[in-house]
Amino acid sequence: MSNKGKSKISKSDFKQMILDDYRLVSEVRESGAQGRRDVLSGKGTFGIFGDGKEIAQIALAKVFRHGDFRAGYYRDQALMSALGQYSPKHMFSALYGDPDLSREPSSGSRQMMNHFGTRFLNDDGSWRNLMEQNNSTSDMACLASQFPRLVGLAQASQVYRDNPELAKNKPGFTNGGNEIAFATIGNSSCAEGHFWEAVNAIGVLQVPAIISIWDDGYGISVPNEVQMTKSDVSAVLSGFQNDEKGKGYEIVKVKGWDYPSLIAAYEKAEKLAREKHIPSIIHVVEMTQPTGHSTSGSHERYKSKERLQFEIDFDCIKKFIEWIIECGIATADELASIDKEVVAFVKAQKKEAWTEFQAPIKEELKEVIAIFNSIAAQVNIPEIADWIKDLNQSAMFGLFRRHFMSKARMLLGMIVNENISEKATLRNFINRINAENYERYNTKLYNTTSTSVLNIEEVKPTYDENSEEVDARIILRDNFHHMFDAIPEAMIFGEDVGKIGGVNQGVEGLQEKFGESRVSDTGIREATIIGQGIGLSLRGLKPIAEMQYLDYVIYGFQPMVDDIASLHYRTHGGQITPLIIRTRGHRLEGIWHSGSPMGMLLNGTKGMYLCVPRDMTRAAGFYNTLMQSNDPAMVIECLNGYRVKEKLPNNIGEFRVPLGKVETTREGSDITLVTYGSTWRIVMDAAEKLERAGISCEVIDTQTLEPFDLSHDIVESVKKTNRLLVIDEDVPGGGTAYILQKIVEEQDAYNYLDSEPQTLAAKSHRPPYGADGDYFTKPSSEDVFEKVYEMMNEVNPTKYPSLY
Ligand SMILES: Cc1ncc(C[n+]2csc(CCOP(=O)(O)OP(=O)(O)O)c2C)c(N)n1
Repeated sequence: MSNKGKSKISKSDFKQMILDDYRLVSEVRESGAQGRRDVLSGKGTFGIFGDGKEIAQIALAKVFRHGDFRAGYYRDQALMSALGQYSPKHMFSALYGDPDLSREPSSGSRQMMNHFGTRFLNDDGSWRNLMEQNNSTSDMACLASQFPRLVGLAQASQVYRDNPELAKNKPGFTNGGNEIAFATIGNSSCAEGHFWEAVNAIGVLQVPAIISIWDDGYGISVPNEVQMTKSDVSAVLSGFQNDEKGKGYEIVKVKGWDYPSLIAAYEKAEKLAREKHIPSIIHVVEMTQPTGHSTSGSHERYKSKERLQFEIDFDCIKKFIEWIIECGIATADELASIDKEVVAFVKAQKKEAWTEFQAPIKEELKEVIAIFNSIAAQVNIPEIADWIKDLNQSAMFGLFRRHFMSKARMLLGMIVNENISEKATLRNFINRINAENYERYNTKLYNTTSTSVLNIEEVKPTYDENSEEVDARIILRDNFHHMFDAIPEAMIFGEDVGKIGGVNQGVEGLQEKFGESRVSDTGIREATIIGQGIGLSLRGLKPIAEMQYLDYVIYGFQPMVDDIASLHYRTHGGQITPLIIRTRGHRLEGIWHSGSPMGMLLNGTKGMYLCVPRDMTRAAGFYNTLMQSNDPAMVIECLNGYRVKEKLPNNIGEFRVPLGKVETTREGSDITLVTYGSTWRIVMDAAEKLERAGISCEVIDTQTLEPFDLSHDIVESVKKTNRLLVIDEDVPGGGTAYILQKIVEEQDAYNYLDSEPQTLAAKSHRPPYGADGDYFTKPSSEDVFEKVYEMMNEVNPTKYPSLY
């Protein structure tokens, strides 16, 4: 410990601090032990605990300040407890799966136990003051997935420090850029690409991150020899060390049981990060995992005798006890008496958690048993008596709502023909419990508060007789200039976004005008470009993260799917990322610059919005809309649209395109053609030619795929035409299948169709290079013409004789 620390603290205060630390680590260890027993007895389904990692975590906690951020993983029980955000009772509530947010505030048990997260949002969707609390971004089970967002969490401090005016106006998000982003990760997860990508990005950016690697030698059963070159992550990382050749990290290796050295390591790292924004990596070795990885298996299966002995001898709490006694801070008896209190305390916390979890379920059980009994009194259903017996027995050991709901729903089916009043009582009970559980388990995939993008009103682009026709990229460019003037939190970054203003010149001149901190080039590292956006958006900024081409979004897809899309849902509305992902795709040439994988995006990113504008005016309008909200979204511009002429609106920067509203771009009476993005122009062209062949087409641009046609306008068109064709350039069964399901099933278009609804998509393979590769793979105007004509031929072969 530093002299500074020592000189400030009296001997008795020092002793108390050590004993408090001892009590805390003992509580964590004891709750793990009791939690493990609960899983074995069936009260919880799965347990993963922080044992063996406690001492380093309390050392870390000592330098964690209000306003700092954590991006960690499931081992951080001691850290979270030391930060005052977790207690044994919280742990048991999470282990049991208690869905009550007041007892399991990180996710209302939507997440597995020990996946932590602080609430950043109030219930009305507004942000809390993050500078008055310790902030944990919500954990994920996907290893190393906390690393992409670490980049942005740390970078935000730099942005605020570089822009004092902005920082002054964001007191809930920064304290002059002094905040540190702390990451924790297991040794084996360091073999993941995300780890290296983030470490490199942070080293390049020189932003205040402190990365702790908890090294217990294994990843479940697989040892370091298999995980890491030289079996030693800090040896491999040594090239990142700050030296005369350049700026990098301060790298420290320290033992996980060595309390004073750990404290010294964190004090040093804190000073570097907070004062100079120099990042550190703290490789904590000789950690243990005393009871194995999780409740799913024993470590005796894969650890040698010697290693098992090491686990005992180098247990960090055992070593802590030795150190306390050796230094004369406390006696073995004093520590033993703390142990005794800890065991009793944890037991009491466990009991409370269980009782509070079971109480409301037991009340519901009483209610349903009364209903069962009164039904049994009137209808002869012998099973009911057994059900009641079983349910009462479950109530003694652990009751879940599914136990009685499955019986109640079965019973309703059995009495459907009985004329008894209890049928309505049973039905009402089932409906009520379903509604309550819908709230618990099925809500908050999207933000439905007043900050939702769906509340943003449309503002149409306006034109006058002098409005110029310009290359469409000019509309985007001018719009970004207006946006960055009006919104000081707006940022944009990606490959070639800074100096040259983007590969399609959509942000030309933006960096010159608004500076490198708001408009920047990044390395070629899509996962952490997305992660940068996540972290920045969690810290009060309004980032636009650019993926240079849609095909390369797949590199950044994991953080989109696992982090952004699930964040609001998995935190039960506690966190959200107001991040816009900008990309371009659909149509160009070559296997990797023409993809339109809408089905993949839609399936993977439920929880985000997906805008597919047909031109750059619409794209700019979506950016303007999204900038006003808290919701995450992706905007896909048409790769072949930047040089197409569009009229320059007068109200650039002001017009807003609403999400979920379709636009009918051509009226017709024979068939409804639904499309979006780059195929829109092709469909419009085909519709013109079909008109000449006597077929009147109504063309609808969906504009967004998520949300989709919120006011169900498409079915109104189908009611008129009674025919439906959906066109896009995804693979068959991709975007078109999604659209068809929405229209036929959700909008009930089935009732109004006189012909089979059809789809026209690209071929199943990727589009080969060249104009002919495109022509023979993706839908062309002729393909649309022939498809529509074929549908009309089936209706009236005399009027529309076969083409071939
Ligand atoms: C991406 C991913 N791959 C595999 C898993 C399954 N898994 C869960 S924990 C674990 C081992 C992690 O080891 P380490 O990073 O050393 O952390 P520790 O649990 O030892 O603290 C594995 C393979 C996962 N959760 N995520």
